[in-house]
Amino acid sequence: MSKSKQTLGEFIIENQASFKYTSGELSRLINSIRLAAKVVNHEVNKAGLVDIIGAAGDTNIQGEDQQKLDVYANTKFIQTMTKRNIVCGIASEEEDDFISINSQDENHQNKYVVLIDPLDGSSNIDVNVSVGTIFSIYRRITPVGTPVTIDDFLQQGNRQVAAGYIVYGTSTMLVYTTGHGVNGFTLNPAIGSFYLSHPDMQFPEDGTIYSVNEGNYIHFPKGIKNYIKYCQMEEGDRPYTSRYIGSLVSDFHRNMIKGGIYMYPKSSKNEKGKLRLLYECNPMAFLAEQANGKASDGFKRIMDIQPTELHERVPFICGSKNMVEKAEEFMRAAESE
Ligand code: AHM
Ligand code: MG
Repeated sequence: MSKSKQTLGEFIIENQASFKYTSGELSRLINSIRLAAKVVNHEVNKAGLVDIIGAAGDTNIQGEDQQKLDVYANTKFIQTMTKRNIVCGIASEEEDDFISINSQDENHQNKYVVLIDPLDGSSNIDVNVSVGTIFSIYRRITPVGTPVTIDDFLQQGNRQVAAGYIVYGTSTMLVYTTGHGVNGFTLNPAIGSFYLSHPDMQFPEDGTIYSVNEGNYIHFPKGIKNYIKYCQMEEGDRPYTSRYIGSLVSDFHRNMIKGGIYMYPKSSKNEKGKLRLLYECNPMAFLAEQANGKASDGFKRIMDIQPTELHERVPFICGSKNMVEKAEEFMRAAESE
């Protein structure tokens, strides 16, 4: 079959064998994410209709409570993933603690834990700007059949078996990796199917876009300030431009296609930055590395950081390899001054 006509469902089945644990469970798990993505996409697309269908907190015409979209997305992803006997635990940006699934059933064989940011960048919804879902999948490390523990979630990013995102943008795309490159699928809303539109996605080695919230500039560490200045300096062939949507998924997606760097550094306001290691930075780092890019906290590889808390934050620099390495160079230089 021509690759360009391949649906996500067909792609998942066709590539199942390349995954080292070939029982089909991971494929079914990604299929459930695909399903939830379609449902959430439908709801996100109605976000502008609040005057007609009611705002969050209202009761709609069917007597149902209108939920905030991030709460809705959280519920849908959790429900969809819980129904199949694959996942033993879920951690979400929307939940204080992790959720243990089938913990009373000693015979359950569920092997996977999922960490998810169900609707990232949700402050952008009210103004019709893209938002996204980010997911990260691991195999549990505690014995199958026992309740999951925090240790199943606090694994280094380099142990991820799959990760991806959905961007609800001008078109809706699901982009994921199982460690064999990165593939992107675009939703055809008329048919309700995702089609392989971006096979084997790669960050250009270099780029011209830098994405950072420059409103925080005076609070940034010296190395980041110097790197931003370097990007702004007109010198020879350094035609950098700034693009910042304020939705990690969309900024990352654009930079992967065009070449660029995304930065959310620590600042004098946020000692550890803003983004969460487990369900924002690690999955994006896995995707970046699988697409020939790089992800760092300014000094070391994001995926080698040992997590200590479910919701911990970390400074995040991610994108085209040469750009991330340049930023790291500035960080090291400032540190040794
Ligand atoms: P959220 O999880 O509360 O939505 O925050 C994460 C988002 C990222 O998508 C985005 O890159 C960043 O926060 C923007 O933050 P800021 O508004 O501080 O620039
Ligand atoms: Mg988030």
